[in-house]
Amino acid sequence: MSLYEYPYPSPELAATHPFIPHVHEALDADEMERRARDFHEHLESRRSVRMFAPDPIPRAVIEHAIAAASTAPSGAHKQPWTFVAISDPATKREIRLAAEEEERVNYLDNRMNEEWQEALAPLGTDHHKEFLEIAPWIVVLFEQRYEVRADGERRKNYYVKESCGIAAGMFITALHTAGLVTLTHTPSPMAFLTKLLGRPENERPFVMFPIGLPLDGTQVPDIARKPLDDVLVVID
Ligand code: IYR
Repeated sequence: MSLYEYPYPSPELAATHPFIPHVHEALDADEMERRARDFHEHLESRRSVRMFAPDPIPRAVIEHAIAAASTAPSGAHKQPWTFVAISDPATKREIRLAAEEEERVNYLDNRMNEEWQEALAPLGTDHHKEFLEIAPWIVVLFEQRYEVRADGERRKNYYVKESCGIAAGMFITALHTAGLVTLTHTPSPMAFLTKLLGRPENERPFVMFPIGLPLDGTQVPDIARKPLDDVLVVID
């Protein structure tokens, strides 16, 4: 049944599932282009940073960024994510030690093959992860493989990886907009985080974000983004 041929929602649907008018800010074409260009420029200045200053960041800033991320679209609107925000120094230390042990195996015992290590060479990363203790916040995004309802019943979640990936992108964007820096960090394997942070069986760590201000004098790799022509195909 085409939504264009019948009223949407149908009276039957509206009777069981409430609908409300969609609120939309109409822009003229010039304003659209201006905002799109400005937003692109804003995002071009974002860089992943590995050297953090220890300066504290107010919890409210992190909470707003997580609330922003949680507006992400998700499969069947299940919002299959949990964000764990950590500023407790003892917990950050435990995370650092566990992550460094996993990374030691990756780098020094060659769990990452040569091709992978070659791809990482320009970033100059190694198994030391001091930033996990120095950054004032670590946020771990957990994916919820399935939902556990209040009565204990399990319900499937849909497109969990896609949903969490979108939420992660929106979180990174929110942090950048708030003047913070982060590193999209996936110590591998990350399973230790489930136990360390006391998360339930239905959750798996998806990605970890140390967050704060860049250390004074921080340098980043001189690497360029692909030009638009390399990432865009237009069919019109
Ligand atoms: N997880 C390791 C290795 C690593 C992998 C990728 I792909 C990167 O872009 C960067 C690092 C580490 O965190 O060092």
